[in-house]
Amino acid sequence: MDLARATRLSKALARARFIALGGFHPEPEDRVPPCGSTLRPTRTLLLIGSAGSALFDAFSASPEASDGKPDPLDRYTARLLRDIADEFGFTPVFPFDGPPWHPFQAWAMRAGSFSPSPVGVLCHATFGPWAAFRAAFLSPERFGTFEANGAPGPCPSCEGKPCIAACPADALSLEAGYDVPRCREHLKANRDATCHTGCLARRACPIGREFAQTERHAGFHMKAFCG
Ligand code: B12
Ligand code: SF4
Ligand code: SF4
Repeated sequence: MDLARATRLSKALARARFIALGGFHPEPEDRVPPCGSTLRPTRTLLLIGSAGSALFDAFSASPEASDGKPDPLDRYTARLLRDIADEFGFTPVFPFDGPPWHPFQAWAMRAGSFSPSPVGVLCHATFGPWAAFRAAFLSPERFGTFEANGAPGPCPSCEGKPCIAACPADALSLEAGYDVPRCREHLKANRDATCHTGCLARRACPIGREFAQTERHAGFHMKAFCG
């Protein structure tokens, strides 16, 4: 991909409130599917994400947000990103194409700048625990060099790891990671807990605070999480 096309792609993504988070050249162990109906092997994967609440605010004004059908944010994401992928000749795949799920967290580790966090989500050098994965754009062409793009993820060098102590349910530990059932039980048993408008452990992370979700946005995801 030449610089002019890469710039146009970045602008198209930014207009729709998405971010190109990096990419890599897949190996067989990355479990990346082939491209579209041609089934040509994928030679480059671009990871498309979002951070903060800009995407959620744009979604809130969309027809999907109020049509009463299931999975409105996923349908909105797919509509916008399919158009951009078509325009630039990519095959899009989505984190909600499953089960079985595409291994988006493993792909993010390959794209770089992320570290596994005690909160379960991967933590990004710039966006902290607030980067979400929205799609992967697959290409049969090999382009770009993404392997060493940017700073390492922040968790290994984070002193004190304040995310762990911030969890009121003791659902996080260095040894066992994120205890999903314990977190969910806490939320279900405490309907007025602050966590319902955003995970307190994620909010305690010092990295990427300017990308923290608004309470309305976090509440949307926490409602889905609690069922
Ligand atoms: C199922 C699922 C859940 C389930 C179960 C999660 C679990 N811990 O078991 C539930 C419903 C509980 C859940 C909850 C949430 N989830 Co969720 N979830 C998923 C989903 C759809 C599939 C995950 C999966 O099982 N993949 C299958 C395995 C095989 O894939 P994998 O990538 O190879 O798995 C690897 C990684 O997990 C990685 N990994 C994990 N830990 C570590 C540690 C190390 C050291 C390394 C190297 C790798 C690593 O290694 C695994 C093996 O290779 C993904 C989307 C996706 N397609 O990935 C989102 C996803 C993981 N969830 C996400 C989020 C944000 C959440 C929530 C925080 C949502 C919210 N409420 O805001 C909540 C957590 C609640 C909270 N406290 O806030 C994000 C994480 C973003 C990030 N920066 O990492 C994802 C990627 C969705 C997205 N579109 O961005 N989730
Ligand atoms: S507080 Fe530290 S360990 Fe926890 S997610 Fe943030 S950077 Fe990682
Ligand atoms: S949502 Fe609340 S209970 Fe669950 S991990 Fe975050 S801080 Fe802990």
